[in-house]
Amino acid sequence: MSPGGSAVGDRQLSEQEAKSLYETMVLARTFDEKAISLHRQGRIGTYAPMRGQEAAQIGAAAALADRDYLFPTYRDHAMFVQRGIDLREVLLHLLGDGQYIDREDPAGLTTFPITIPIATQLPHAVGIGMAAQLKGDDVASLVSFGDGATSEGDFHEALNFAGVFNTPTVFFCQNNGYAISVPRERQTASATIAQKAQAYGFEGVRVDGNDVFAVHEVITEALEKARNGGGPTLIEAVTYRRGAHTTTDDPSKYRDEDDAADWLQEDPLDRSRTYLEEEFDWSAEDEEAVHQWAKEEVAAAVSAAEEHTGYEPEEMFEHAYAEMPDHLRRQRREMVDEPRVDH
Ligand SMILES: Cc1ncc(C[n+]2csc(CCOP(=O)(O)OP(=O)(O)O)c2C)c(N)n1
Ligand SMILES: [Mg+2]
Repeated sequence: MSPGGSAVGDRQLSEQEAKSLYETMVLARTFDEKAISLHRQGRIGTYAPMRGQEAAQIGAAAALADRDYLFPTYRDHAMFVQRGIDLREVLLHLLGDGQYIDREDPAGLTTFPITIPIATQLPHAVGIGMAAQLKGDDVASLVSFGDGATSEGDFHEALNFAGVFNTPTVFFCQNNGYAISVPRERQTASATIAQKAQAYGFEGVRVDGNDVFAVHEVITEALEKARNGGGPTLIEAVTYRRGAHTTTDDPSKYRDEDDAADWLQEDPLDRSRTYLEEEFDWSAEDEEAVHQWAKEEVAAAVSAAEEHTGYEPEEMFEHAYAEMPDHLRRQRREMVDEPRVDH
């Protein structure tokens, strides 16, 4: 360890970097809590909480270069935050605003919108990596997904392709213990998810997903390897979904919270804060200040997002295709011209 830096493997994270990761984790959790409350008040639609996964998401996103591609899931709000996307925009998306994809010109798009259909983003990440490779771009592509996604055909097809074509892809699996109500043990008979990489001919790495510094380190190494022609890596970040699957789910119906007791002691924010206290004299005042800052940031984002009103239901048709296919054109017409219910 060097003065002012923390040794994480062979890498040094400066005091500023370590604090910045923690501050973003607090911001993400504050946002998460607010989003759940907004849903309860009917102010946003269904929301997938990320409590417990802040270290995995932020450690991974912080390792990306701006030019790298990110393919997130519906639970990866903290990745957007770390990636520098305005909280207001994250909220606008949750409010049903379809503008996100138009925000950047397609050529400059590096952070892709979330995908709801499980694992469909994996082949996209492989494909874009292959394209970058052919063009000679010095970029990697990181795709995030859950333990449940590893049972999808898209997962296997993507990893197979990536192995054969040595694509610059980092497969980032957040193993949070559940796919809605299906526990990890019922998802796969493999001892680990990381070991699945072996079947496709590349490296799999298992990392403590509640340790933001560890995640940051393994993802940094995998991205560098990918950019240097070393091919893909599968990373399994072992973590825990502390909350419900979504705001419309009740986990007490299928999981025994006593079994979760060990996990609940592994809170990623507590761990990072303890580290900062021990290494960098992080104080109660520092802690209070970061929470105050996070509350203000989130409150400002909510006000700004809620200024946008007047969404029209037919907007849902606008962003799926460059040219609307006939069947959607018909549906849109029915909705606008022949509504069956009064609005
Ligand atoms: C192709 C497809 N099948 C089923 C679903 C319904 N579904 C939504 S979330 C989910 C579980 C996914 O679990 P996991 O991959 O572990 O991600 P997590 O929700 O835990 O982050 C399922 C089956 C879906 N969205 N897409
Ligand atoms: Mg899961």
